[in-house]
Amino acid sequence: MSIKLYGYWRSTASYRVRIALNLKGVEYEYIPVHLVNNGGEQHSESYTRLNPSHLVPTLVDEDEDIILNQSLSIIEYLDERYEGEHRLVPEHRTERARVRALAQDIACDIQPIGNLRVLNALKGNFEAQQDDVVRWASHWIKLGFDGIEKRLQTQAGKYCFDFDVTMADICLVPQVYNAQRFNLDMSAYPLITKIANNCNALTAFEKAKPENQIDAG
Ligand SMILES: N[C@@H](CCC(=O)N[C@@H](CS)C(=O)NCC(=O)O)C(=O)O
Repeated sequence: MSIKLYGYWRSTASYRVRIALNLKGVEYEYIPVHLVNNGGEQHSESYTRLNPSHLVPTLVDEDEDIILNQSLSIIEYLDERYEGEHRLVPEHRTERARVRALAQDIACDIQPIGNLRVLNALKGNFEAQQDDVVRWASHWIKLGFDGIEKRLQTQAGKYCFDFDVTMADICLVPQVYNAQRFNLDMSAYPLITKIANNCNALTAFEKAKPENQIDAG
């Protein structure tokens, strides 16, 4: 198989790429990288040869001789490589810009502050307890979701944009999963919740769910 995805079942960035691969109908080999066991396999010598950033996901496309990190770059790469399939990033430039902006609201402004290594540093270097860490993570997701919910009021349809499922939905659904892990009260976000439910009704999203991965547990 040309495409290999190194990821972790609960990693929201890996989850995004799984959804994209499924929406594109791409067969791929999934190679689990356990972020906790063995001191974190993202730090192993064999993995850091592929991804020196010590983060998942990493996509390897052997036919194109490329090793790629950063989920948003991976998603855009897949969108262009399999361009005949469902477009994840619209062709029209204003639509494309808006989709990227919403995806970045999540991938740049929410997820990195709640990443495992940040939470571990809070515990290890700043004496935070497990409760503090949960409050920290849900605080930043809440701020991000407050803005996104308002933005969706002016543009959403069945999905984040009225035209179709896009890279914005691909980022939103894993972040909702993560918000639930950190006990965020989702009742303040009816549009986000509705869109996540609409997406999760699609096979591509269902197949990509953390609990449906071979490394879930
Ligand atoms: N901006 C990166 C984020 C990658 C990232 O933060 N991955 C997390 C899992 S979602 C990770 O590997 N964490 C390992 C760690 O913190 O040690 C992307 O979108 O791919």
